[in-house]
Amino acid sequence: MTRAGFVALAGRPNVGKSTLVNALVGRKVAITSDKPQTTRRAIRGVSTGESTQLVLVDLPGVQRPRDALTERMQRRVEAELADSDAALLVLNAEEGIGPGDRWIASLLERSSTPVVIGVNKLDRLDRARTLEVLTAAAELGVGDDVFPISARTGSGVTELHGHLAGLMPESPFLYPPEDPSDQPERVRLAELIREQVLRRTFQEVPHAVEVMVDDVEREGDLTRVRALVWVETESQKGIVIGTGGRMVKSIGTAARRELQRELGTRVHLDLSVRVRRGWRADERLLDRLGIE
Ligand SMILES: Nc1nc2c(ncn2[C@@H]2O[C@H](COP(=O)(O)OP(=O)(O)OP(=O)(O)O)[C@@H](O)[C@H]2O)c(=O)[nH]1
Ligand SMILES: [Mg+2]
Repeated sequence: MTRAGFVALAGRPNVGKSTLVNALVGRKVAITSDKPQTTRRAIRGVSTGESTQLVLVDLPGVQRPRDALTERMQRRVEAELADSDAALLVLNAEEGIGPGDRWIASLLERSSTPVVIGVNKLDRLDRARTLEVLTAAAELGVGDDVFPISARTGSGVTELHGHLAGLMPESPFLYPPEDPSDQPERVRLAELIREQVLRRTFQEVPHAVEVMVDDVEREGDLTRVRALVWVETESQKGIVIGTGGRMVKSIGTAARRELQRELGTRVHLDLSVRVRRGWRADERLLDRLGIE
């Protein structure tokens, strides 16, 4: 008899949910960055063992919605949490536990889904601080199990994985074991490009950028990828292109390496930067982008 089910990750932006999903799956299925609100779509990352399949649902950080984009993100978080077999509340030990975490904990407490807490980024703390944060996490009063982890170094991740596996219901596998993610190829490639934009931009620019891959053509050992980088204003476009095109060139070089790793072929990447005013408020466009 096999076990299989969904584990939805909840937590404030930037606490390390996507890094943790990648660590639990053992492959990069979600992009990560030090900018809050990196994740915009629910991504299912699949970890299949001999008799258990864990489907990790990476989610946007829980936040107060500001526009159609963030409203959709928030609705998605609530729907996914309600449908999962377990919720994994991720806390950022480096910042300590605050009102945002308590609010999310109170949301989780109201549902009947079992809650497990992962106290993340413990590689940043000494032992005395670690103990303080673990105690504060237990005092949140949600979930019976608190796991000290570092998604970055992998410390504690195996123990957490084993515990989550034990919570899954008896069920046949839900996804083919060879597919590590449920995202279509074009979305995966677009996200890898966006990750490189996020690494190099600051303030409002990361939030204003979306990437759309509009063509992928394979020719033997070469894949040609054409992508549009959307921004909301001319000045953001200037920033993403950079002086003499230096910024977009650096984004392109780094993104091409990531796409090659993902596709296992050489890649020719054609990037153009376009202004698309108000895309974050455009419901039809958000549908087309698969942000729902
Ligand atoms: N030191 C340290 N940094 C970490 C750890 N886990 C994640 N990070 C860093 O924290 C930042 C945010 O990580 P993400 O995984 O993108 O966070 P997230 O919770 O998915 O963020 P959103 O998608 O914006 O909600 C990145 O710079 C990560 O490298 C960890 O265990 N230790
Ligand atoms: Mg994320």
